[in-house]
Amino acid sequence: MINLQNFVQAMYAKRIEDCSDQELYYALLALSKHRSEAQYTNEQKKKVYYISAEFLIGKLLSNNLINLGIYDEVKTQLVAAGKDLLAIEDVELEPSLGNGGLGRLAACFLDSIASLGLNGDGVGLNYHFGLFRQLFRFHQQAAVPNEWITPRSWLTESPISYKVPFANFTLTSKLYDIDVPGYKMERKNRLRLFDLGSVDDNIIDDGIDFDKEDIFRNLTLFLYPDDSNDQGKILRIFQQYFMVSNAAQLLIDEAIAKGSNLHDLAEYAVVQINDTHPSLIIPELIRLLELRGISFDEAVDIVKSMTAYTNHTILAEALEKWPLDFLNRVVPHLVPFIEELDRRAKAVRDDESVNIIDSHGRVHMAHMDIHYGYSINGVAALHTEILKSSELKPFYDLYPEKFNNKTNGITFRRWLMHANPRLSAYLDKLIGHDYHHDASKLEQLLEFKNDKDFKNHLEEIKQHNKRKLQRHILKNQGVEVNPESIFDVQIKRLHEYKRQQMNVLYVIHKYLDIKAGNIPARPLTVFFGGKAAPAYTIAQDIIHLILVLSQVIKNDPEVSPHLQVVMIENYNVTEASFIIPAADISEQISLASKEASGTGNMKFMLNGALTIGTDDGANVEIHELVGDENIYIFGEDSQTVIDHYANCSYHPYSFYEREGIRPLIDFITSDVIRNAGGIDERLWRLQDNLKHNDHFMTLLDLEDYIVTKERMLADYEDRDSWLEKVVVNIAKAGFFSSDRTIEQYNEDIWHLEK
Ligand code: 26V
Repeated sequence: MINLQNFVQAMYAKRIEDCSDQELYYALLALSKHRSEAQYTNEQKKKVYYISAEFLIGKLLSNNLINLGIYDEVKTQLVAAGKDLLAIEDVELEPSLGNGGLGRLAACFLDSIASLGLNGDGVGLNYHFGLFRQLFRFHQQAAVPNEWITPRSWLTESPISYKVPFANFTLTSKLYDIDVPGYKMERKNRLRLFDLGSVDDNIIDDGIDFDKEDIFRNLTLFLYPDDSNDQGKILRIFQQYFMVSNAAQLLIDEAIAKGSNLHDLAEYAVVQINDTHPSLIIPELIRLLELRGISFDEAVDIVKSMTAYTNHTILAEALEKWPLDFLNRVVPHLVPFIEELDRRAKAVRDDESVNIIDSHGRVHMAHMDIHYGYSINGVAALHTEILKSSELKPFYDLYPEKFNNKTNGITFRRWLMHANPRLSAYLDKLIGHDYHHDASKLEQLLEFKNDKDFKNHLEEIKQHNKRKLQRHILKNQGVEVNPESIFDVQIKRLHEYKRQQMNVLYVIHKYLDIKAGNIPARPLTVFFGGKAAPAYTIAQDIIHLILVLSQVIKNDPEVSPHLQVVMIENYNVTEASFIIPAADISEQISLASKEASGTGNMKFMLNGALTIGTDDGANVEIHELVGDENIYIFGEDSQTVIDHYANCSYHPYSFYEREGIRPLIDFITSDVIRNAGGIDERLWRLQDNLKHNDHFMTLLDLEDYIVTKERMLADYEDRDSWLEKVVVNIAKAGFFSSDRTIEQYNEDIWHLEK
């Protein structure tokens, strides 16, 4: 039993009632840290090191209280004292230690590793500001530092520190830990974040600008500083090597402490390389083993039996290739190792498509991982198939046994129990608690597909969540949304392949339709949220168009009662947990073959939204699970798209000339948009891109998208049948629990004791 009053009394010598939200937040932080410190860490022989440049952990208070099993007690005692946990959570600053899906996946995985009682830690970097905080100024995105580290935080300083050698100097790291309590476990795991003592927050000038060459002061300031230029790229190499050298030293030390003689290192440690950002750990481990007296040949064999790589994208521009010249400037001592690994790989097959060092002197990080790791996995069935059949086919021909699929998942602790407490409490009543540990138990809900009472409850819960989101947006952005409208949501990083621009074109279609006198049966609110890389011009242009369009509609009394566009500022994990439970429609409209998996799609489904999407990434598996009648699939399939690329057979201008499309594209540069603060340069560039380039084939799928969305909106009016679809979606979401994903990683790749 928790006695919060006693805890607060000891800390502040006052009653809960008399404390501010800030004081209560610090009390609960101290209480949680105290509780998790008392738990023992996993000490089984073998351990997985999940190494990742990103861990998008989100706020931790409620989640940790849930996992520690004290959430309900704490909440009851706060409520009894007239306090609101939501207001207390508001005090917590959200760390932005990730860009999007890849980082959030790493955070979900840590929760599942801990909740399954597996021995595993996350290892990464302690960025002082992480990814930028997004602001909207003059209908454009502005970037400022996102502060999250305060004197009292979830970080715990550890005495661990390592020397990391670079070309002209050696840096000394400092390790901070964040406890990761498993759900109702006695044991905890940790997120281990390396930092550098000399980093100086004061070198940041305007926005997020800083001296890229002052490594001593900038190394862990930001996540992925702009790498559109060489200085940025070099800083990234500094960060990556700093991360992996520390990780390698840590895992070697931990293995030795448990009795390893290093020849048997693979019995103590397995490294999961999360995308290629940590790939330098391969040559670094070999280097460190050699320094400790192991021959090169044996070191290679050891590393080959303990490293596994996850690929998260097939986009060529996202696959890291570092020029040898840059590596020589940053880590010259590592280059001979990489060159030797390359020579040995070329002895197996000398072919540009599988070489580590290509003819331009660039090191292909993924290629090193595949040659020298024992496993490579994609993150959804379709993605893995595309890797095998096209992107990495030459590797699949060489090493078919290394390839495997691990369809992504999400932690239900955060995305159901925390984000949607009403739904989760209601499900508890209906089918018991078993699904907390075994998500496949959600299938029991299928029995209630035609249950009036259940459907009424779902409707009520959605209404409640919509109102909660309405209050949240009003408070944060001063924007009033209509909770009686349909909530149609696209929240994810801005990228052309994700095709936010297609959704915008639908909004333009709807706007013009309403202007023409076709009033929809029910108002529609279209939510967007997402950050764009500062150097990604077209993505910035898309944000601009969304913001201007939002204003045009708001100021038009003919249209505004029926249609609204809301762009959420600084979309992050906290915003997601308000938005997703309130959504009716989940937009998953990437160009087929381009979205490796998506994980937002899973969160929406679990929270009772229906998907409109292409047969891409994990949508394919959602589609298979729920069946044609419970999802809205549209657009060309991945093979057609792949063929278009191969044959250069997609020509956007011919689509532009269609009568259903042309007015929508022309509207982008219309006086209506230009007079509402639209910036000509941005609008013309965007329009021109769609007409003449459209690399991600927006216009190819646009007509089908519009027709499918109209059908979906019409279907929404048949509440009974809509809710039946909602039930099927929730019931089938169990497959997407990250507990299932992690079980599979463990079964097939890690082989840790339970
Ligand atoms: C990175 C970059 C960097 C530079 C320019 C453009 C670009 C485009 C995409 C990326 C993605 C990097 C990897 C990534 O974040 N992948 C995401 O991983 C998620 C978790 O597996 C998955 O759900 C998403 O589909 C996938 O995009």
